[in-house]
Amino acid sequence: MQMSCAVHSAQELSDTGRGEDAMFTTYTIDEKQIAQHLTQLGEIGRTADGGVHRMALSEEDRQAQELVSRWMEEAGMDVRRDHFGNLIGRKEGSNPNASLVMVGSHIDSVPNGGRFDGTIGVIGGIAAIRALHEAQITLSHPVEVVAFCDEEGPRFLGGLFGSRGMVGKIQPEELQRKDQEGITRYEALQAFGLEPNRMNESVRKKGDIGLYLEMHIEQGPYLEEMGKPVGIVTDIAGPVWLCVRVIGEAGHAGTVPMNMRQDPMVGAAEMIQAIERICRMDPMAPTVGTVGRVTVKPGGGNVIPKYVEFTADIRDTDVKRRDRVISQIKTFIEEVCQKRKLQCEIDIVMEAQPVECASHVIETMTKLSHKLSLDAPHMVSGAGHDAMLLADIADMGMIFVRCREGISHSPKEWADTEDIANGTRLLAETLLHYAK
Ligand code: HGY
Ligand code: MN
Ligand code: MN
Repeated sequence: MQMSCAVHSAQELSDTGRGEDAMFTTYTIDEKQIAQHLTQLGEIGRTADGGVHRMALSEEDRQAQELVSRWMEEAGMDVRRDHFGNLIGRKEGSNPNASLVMVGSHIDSVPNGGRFDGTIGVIGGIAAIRALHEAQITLSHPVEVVAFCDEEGPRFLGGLFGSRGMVGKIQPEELQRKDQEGITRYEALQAFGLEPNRMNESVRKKGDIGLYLEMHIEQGPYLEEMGKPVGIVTDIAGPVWLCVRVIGEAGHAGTVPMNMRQDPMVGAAEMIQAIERICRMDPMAPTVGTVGRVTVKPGGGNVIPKYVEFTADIRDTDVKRRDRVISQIKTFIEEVCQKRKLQCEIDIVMEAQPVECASHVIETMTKLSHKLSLDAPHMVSGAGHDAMLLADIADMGMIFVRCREGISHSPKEWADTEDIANGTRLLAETLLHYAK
């Protein structure tokens, strides 16, 4: 079903200065094409149970970028990659001095994740630009659609990489971090055909981007509960990723008496339990804590481990409360090490501050959503997004799209094309409002 929308009356158009002899101008969000693109992209790195496994800077990521850059060209954009591996489609506006309007998200995935997380923001952004392009609606501002590199971060334990890089928050030493095959991010960027030594040329500063917009699945249950296809984000919680390495004494599972062990596995188990307890302390707070990855060395079933390393992802919309929780967790970890004669190393491997969306963008999106009879509710994002980094240097707004049972980071992730097309209409109208 073609989604024809945004019929602007001649009066409305001339009010908005979209041309004296304003005719009826419509543009069509091509719902069928959005569905096709999602299916095609979902085939790259597709897993047996219908999820996607598309690690940053992998062969799958390269194929995905190739496909998306073709779509960007078909939408009338010039395509390039910056030295962080961000894929950027750009369409000039009629006014070369007008500020850039950027639409972005990501096409990499978590291990065996869903095929809508990130991709709907890139596919929707391209669909919006293409619809305006095909309706010969000329924007005065230049627009860019960006697929940010490594938003998820599992491979090199550092998410939001491309957006942190674009706003100048990547330190060179982070490029030396290795994946589980021992490849550094630096080497992976080079293998991807990029020149990480020139990454400073790809940094954008305040003023380079006027507005950043991102459309993303909600990854939560509220839009479905409220029966709404689309939401408008007001704030985004800030994640901190800890990497905790607990070091003990390796030993024979059969011969070391229980009271003589320095067993890092049991220590880590106590610590992981405490992370849940500490994050649940304040039932009214939205604080969340997740241990998503545990590595045990040497990993023999009959060997008391030498060390256990686990990640802890701690988030909150209130940075003071988040950092208080983190210091309580660190204190507990040290107490367990004392008690069990273990050593530990705690590194902060990634940190992003909670951010608010620009109030004028929230207001504009709210008005436009009424005009489109979407009546989008306001909501907070527990998930992190590239938008939180772009908020450092530009006004930022986010659109959420309903996803089934709020499931995400799972092959069961699902969003209806009609909801995605509705979100894309709101994105296109917001683009028209700011970039006309
Ligand atoms: O982890 C997140 O919140 C996002 O999915 N990268
Ligand atoms: Mn994600
Ligand atoms: Mn995402």
